[in-house]
Amino acid sequence: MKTLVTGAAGFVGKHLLEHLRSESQEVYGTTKSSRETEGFVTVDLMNFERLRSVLDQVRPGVIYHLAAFSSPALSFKQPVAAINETLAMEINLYEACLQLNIPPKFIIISSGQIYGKAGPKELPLSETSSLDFNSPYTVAKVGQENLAKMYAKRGFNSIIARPFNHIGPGQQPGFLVSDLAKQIAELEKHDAPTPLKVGNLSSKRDFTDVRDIVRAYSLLAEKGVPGEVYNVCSGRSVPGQQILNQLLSLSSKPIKAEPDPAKMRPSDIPDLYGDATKIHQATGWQPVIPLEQTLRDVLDDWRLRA
Ligand code: A2R
Repeated sequence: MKTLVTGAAGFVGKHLLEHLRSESQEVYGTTKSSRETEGFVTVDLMNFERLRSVLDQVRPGVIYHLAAFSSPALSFKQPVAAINETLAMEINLYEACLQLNIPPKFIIISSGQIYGKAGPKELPLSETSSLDFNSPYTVAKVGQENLAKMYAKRGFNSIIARPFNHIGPGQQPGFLVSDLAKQIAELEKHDAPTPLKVGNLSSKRDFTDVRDIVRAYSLLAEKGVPGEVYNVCSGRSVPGQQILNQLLSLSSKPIKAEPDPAKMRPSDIPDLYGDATKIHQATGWQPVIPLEQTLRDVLDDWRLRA
């Protein structure tokens, strides 16, 4: 059976391709951009005719749909694109499959961010916790879930994953761990004692290594129940300050951290973590890569990139 991964050249997509290929699956990864096409199928998911032609050629049995407007922060600056493009891409996928009369199983990637602001009594967040819409990104993600439910009525089996914060090698700047590791790698290269700039580090978040996350997606494709929603998370939260301390302890030179008012977000939610019981019971999945290993790998990755 053939597998298609959309957004395969992205942070998560590259790890997912590697994981699926390590299991000897026949995998086709799509990318929109022309900058990195080797080993990928180039298709803009906004281009319906081209997408239908690719699906007609591949005729996948499973589609991992990762392509999306993926930055919550940028979604505030480009709300129309964030919502329209994310939803249009998914509609195009389902509609093209309808026209071709092919019934792949879909893994739709939503987000743990759709739970929004939770009080301490609501933690850990389970799949039945109430939702909140705190960014165009989260509106788009809930829209993706609703589209999957709508297309279920037209015969498609879709499983929805709600990943919490994922971290690992290859992540772009704009996310806490990646930002801190990038700065440390750059400061290691310079002699000047420039301080590292940090934002609010008191917020606690539920971090999982991206390599554990993609393993969860693959297990959901195999054992998840169509129509169901699954949190993908570690089940515990870690403060940003702990991440910084651990990264600094891995640095090859002493580095000082300094608060940067530009990085402070006053409305930060103090604590968020999910409940991964449902995915564990359905698939046996649990994260296995320790946080320290992930941080080491992210820093090494930035040392190569910086
Ligand atoms: O620009 P490319 O070729 O790298 O593709 C991006 C892809 N994408 C699209 N693909 C086809 N047609 C489009 N119109 C289009 N717009 C975007 O989505 C990119 O490779 C991918 C997203 O990758 P990243 O930005 O690295 O996101 P990440 O962290 O891998 O997130 C994957 C999924 C997303 O649904 C997130 O919302 C969720 O996991 O957290």
